[in-house]
Amino acid sequence: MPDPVPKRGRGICHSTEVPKLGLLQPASGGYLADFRRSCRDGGLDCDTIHYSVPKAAGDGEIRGKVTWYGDVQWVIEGNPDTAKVSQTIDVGAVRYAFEAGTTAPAGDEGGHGEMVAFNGTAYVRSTRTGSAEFYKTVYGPYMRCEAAGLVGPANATPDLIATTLLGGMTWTSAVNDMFSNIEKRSGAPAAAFGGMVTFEKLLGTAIALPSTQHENIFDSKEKYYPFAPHVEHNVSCVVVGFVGDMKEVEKRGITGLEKVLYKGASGSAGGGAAETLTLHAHLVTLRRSCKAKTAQEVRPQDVKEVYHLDSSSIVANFNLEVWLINDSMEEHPVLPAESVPAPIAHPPSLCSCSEWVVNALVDAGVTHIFGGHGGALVPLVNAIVNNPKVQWVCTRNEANASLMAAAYAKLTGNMGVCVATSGPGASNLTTGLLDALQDQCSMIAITGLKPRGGIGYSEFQDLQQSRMFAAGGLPLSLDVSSPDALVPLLRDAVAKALSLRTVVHLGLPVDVQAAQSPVPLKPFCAADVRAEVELPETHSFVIKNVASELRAASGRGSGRVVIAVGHRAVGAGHEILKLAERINAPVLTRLDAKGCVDESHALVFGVIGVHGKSGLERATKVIETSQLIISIGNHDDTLLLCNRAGLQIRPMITFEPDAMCLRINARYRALYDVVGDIKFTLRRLLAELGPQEADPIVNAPSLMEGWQSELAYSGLDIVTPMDAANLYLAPPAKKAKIELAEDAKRLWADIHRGKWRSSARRTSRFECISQGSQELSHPDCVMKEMSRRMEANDVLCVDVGDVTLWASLSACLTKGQRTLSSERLGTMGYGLCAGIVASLLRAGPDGGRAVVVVGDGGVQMTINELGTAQHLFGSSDKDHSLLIIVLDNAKLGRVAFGFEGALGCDLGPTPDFAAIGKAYGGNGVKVAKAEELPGAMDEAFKSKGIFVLHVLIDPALKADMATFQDKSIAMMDSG
Ligand SMILES: Cc1ncc(C[n+]2csc(CCOP(=O)(O)OP(=O)(O)O)c2C)c(N)n1
Repeated sequence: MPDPVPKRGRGICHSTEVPKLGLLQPASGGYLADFRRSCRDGGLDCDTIHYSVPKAAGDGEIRGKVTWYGDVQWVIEGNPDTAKVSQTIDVGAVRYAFEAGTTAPAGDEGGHGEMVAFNGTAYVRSTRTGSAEFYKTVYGPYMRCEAAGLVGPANATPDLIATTLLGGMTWTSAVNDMFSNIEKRSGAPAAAFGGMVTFEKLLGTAIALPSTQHENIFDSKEKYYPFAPHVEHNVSCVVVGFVGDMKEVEKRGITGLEKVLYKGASGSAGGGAAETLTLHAHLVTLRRSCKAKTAQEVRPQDVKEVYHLDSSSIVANFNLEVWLINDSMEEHPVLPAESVPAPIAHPPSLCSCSEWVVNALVDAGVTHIFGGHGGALVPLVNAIVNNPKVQWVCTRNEANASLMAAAYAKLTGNMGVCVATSGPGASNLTTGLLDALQDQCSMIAITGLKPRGGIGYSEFQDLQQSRMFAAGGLPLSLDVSSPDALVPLLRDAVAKALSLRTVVHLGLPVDVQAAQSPVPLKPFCAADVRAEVELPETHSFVIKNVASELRAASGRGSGRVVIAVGHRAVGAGHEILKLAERINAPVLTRLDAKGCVDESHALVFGVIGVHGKSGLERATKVIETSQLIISIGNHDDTLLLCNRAGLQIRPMITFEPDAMCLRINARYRALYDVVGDIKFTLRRLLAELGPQEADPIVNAPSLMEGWQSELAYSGLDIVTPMDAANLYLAPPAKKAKIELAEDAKRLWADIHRGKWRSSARRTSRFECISQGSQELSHPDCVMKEMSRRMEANDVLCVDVGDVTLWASLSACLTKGQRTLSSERLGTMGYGLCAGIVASLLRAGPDGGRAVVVVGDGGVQMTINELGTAQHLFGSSDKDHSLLIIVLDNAKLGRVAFGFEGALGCDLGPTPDFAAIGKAYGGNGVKVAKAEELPGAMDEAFKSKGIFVLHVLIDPALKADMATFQDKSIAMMDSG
């Protein structure tokens, strides 16, 4: 469906302010409507796009002309003319260019391609059927031109820069809106643009024309688009294109333009408003390692592919230079006729092996390297410190460096890197490596080794590191034997870490670190591994099947479906809640996905899997009585699916961002594995599901029920896990019809009736009924006071202990905040390390605060790292905020409370943690009385830098799950 013509916006004034301009066109459905709704839900103004308009030159004149090179007619008539084909244009002379019908490289006279040129280089995807260059990007400083739309001389000043601050609309909508404003202001019938665009979803196509078939390529779409579109998510591109009002263009006698801005075709999908507005754009996709903020900073090695842009692509953010094509348009008089010169050879830049390694890691997207120092690491650390694109984080203990790298990997989704010297430095790294390994985060450890001549008999700090790491379960741990071995081994190690979401290790002898690299600095071949392994979206028949399964479950009004969310689903919270509402399903999250969904929503039942248990009574019951688990981005489904005998007793449908994540889940059977960007896959599923009212009352058994009878003997409908285990051990002759317990029955009936819709939002689902001392602050209150003050960009970093339970159950995150925790290894000390990482990554004016929740035991494992934080904060020009909330019960509470008869858990007297914070150059307050808590919390949340909030709590107060009362049933009743 073409997008409707946009409403005309208000005029653009020339100012450096950011005026609100431009109404988006009304849309009745689809992504745009979705986007507008979600904006409104989030309290955002979704009806305006904001433009920042640079001032005109001093004399008030807008500079720059749009120039049209080439012979458009040639393309239209399908009339090859060798003389014209061999003409070339120096792309250094233009700011932006694009057009089909371009040939490259020399010798491919009949080829056609998608072409984009900017910053002195032309990028061409030859699409000639059967061509060796098919699907290949070629670049060079000249383009060989049959017909070309070129935008502006290289030094042209663009008319204005259009910047969207809000994302989510289709490409057509966004550009239509931009165009309507430009037209309003200038009366210009067309505009050309070029610049950076980030797509939430990119649909790229390729035009192809058999070289023997010289007919009008605009006649037939089938011939025109024979290739499957390329789909990619969250990708940055340089886009070049035209948008025009064809009637106006014709009236003004501008020739040739309509042949390229072909009528009624907006992008390849033909989605523009016919006759009134047309749009044509090409793009290059940029590698994820590309750091450029403008098209002018993009290097040839940053470019991945070239496409024709499909107008249904979804824009996340664009920053385009815009030229008006009014009287300023001219046809280029003569094309330069010289032949294509040889590509410019870049002189090799020689470097050390260490520089090569650091450059490669930067290329793979790494921004911080965590480590400890030592003699066997000097060349590598020197290379890290000397590389301006990466920050060296010199920790006080290598154990903490590896925990920081693990937290970095979890927070960014990128690869964590830690380094250490030989011997004790290397052995100190082990815990963080295993932490990342268990939580499936990508990480590489690089450790120094003695010089090659001394390995094995050197008497000082010489360990067989790779044996040690391999014993811990690392799938790759190798020593690099020579400079020549470095590049292939590093390539393999990085590829493995990224593509398998695992942890790898390389030992680098110090003499190899210092040696000259056998190859000059080059883009690292593994830099784009993550992007390469991202698979296309799941086939639509899978989405259809999943939808009909879920429709059947909700159509019967009795399907007990539970949605369980892991950290790989972060960013898809809105869609997850929409799905939950659509099918009346409760949502549970793992601790490191806490905050991904709004925890005040009545369908969100809290955290599962704290200390390996299902959680509160209610969360446990919801899982035990469920018939189908929708597992979204979870790295382990055992708790959700199995009885105590380890047998899978529940069916599931999984959603994962890529096929690598299914590796672990392969232990369990899934009705469907849905692979693809989770947010978009859920949107597709929601669109497929349609409105709830349309669900038919189904009588035929569903796939899910087939499964149930298959698994009947293992006790699907049973009430306790113990029963399940027993049933497994002694399978009944026929399926036992076991009634649900009364309260579970009532809960599910209320959910199915949609009672949750009317229940009020709450700050917490759980009510703590263990009171403890009235004098001292109650951890439940501490968590609630904390949650109230946390902003959307803040990161909650939870340590291990009773504190984990307090944070899981009492904190209530409602703004999409991230939570970091050591989910599977349960490493004490992780919280503060994760907090330091979050405070580094979230620094800046719109950044967030790291909020660490930790016990007196856990904090003393890593409190020395306050020195690392203070050192980095002091040398940074950004604002960093690291708040550490210590819940001090003067004991190892979880061990003392959780294990009957445990002795030796007392830690008192504990030191004054606030004073320690101050000693490290930060600030802090000790809260000895309950009434001091709100004031101290206010001060803590206003602070910058390090702030330690030392809260004394009742040493006898257990955070046992049984001391909480779940308000789920009461909530339903009140609704
Ligand atoms: C590195 C490490 N060592 C030991 C443990 C076992 N352990 C789990 S919780 C806990 C006690 C935590 O005490 P504290 O930090 O004071 O928090 P609390 O339980 O009192 O809230 C211990 C020792 C662990 N998880 N990690």
